[in-house]
Amino acid sequence: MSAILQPSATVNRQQFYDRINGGNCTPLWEVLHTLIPKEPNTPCKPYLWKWTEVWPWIQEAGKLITAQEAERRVLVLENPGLRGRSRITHSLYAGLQLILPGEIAPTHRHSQSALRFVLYGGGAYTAVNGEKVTMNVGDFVITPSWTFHDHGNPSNEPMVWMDGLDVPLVEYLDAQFLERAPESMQRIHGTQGENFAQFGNTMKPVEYQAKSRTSPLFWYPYERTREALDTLLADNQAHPCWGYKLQYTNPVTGGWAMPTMGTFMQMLPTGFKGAEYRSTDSTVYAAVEGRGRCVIRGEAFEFGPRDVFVCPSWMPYRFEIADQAVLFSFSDRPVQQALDLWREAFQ
Ligand code: GTQ
Repeated sequence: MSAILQPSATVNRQQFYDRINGGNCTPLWEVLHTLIPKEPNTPCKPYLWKWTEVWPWIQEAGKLITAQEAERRVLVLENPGLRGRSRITHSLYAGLQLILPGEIAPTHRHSQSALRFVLYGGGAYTAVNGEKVTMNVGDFVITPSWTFHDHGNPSNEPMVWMDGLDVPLVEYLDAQFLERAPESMQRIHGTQGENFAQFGNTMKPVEYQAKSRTSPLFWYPYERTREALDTLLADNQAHPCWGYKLQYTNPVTGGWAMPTMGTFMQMLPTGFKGAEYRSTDSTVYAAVEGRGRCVIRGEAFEFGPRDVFVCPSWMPYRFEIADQAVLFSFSDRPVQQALDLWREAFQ
């Protein structure tokens, strides 16, 4: 028997494929190694969105459409490897939302979970389930799945935050629902700061009963996060890959703050030259402070405040820091861990 494929065999196979194709069948052996590759083979590409480039576009969008008309006035950050699919990684959505002074974004709720990470401005609010929080740069805010939310900006400056949503994951599972509230603004109950008073002080109300997997605390102010990282920087050894890195937690369970998206904040000291790291969760970074570069699979991405960049699944990356940097990040790590899929590798 010859190991070389006979032309007649190729033709016979093709004829066979064509025949079964009509009955919606296809041979596995033609696609097996693409389906089950040796290691992640993501279409997601490394990329960096420079604030200085996108900020004029965001302002232009502000002149073209109101927040009310748009429902949400957002520029979607589309991964260059996933254009037209409204996503920043294979599993996650990110966008930059603008809300101008005096504007409101009407109340709705959806099965997708959302996170907000404030990049610019101060004094706009988001209301979640009738509770209002005023947001400032560096704050991380949660909109849990199926909770009514609306946004407003009573301040006198524009505000921009990064939205992170699990839209592609929920789409993959065909579990999308959306409902618009009859009133564009929610009636606010309680006093501002109530949620933080209840859950933001390593305590909880005695009568509290968890109703979902999402953290009952939905506002994580930058002031607290920054103070924690500052303290760690003073007398701890930086991790060779990630410096000083904390993950946001649900204060009641100690688990992830959100079931589908893991959120982190890290500090990288001036002069830090990190070791290579990779993990299976494609990660979206947003710089809050400082300057540096992230070298992803040999390609350098220079970042400064408010820049957003993506490190795709399993591609090695490392940090070189020029000015002490603070980086927020999020990924689908909680999902991968829940399914026993998550891996990481570093020296
Ligand atoms: O603020 O509720 O970027 O529903 C995309 C969809 C933001 C929001 C987005 C949304 C929202």
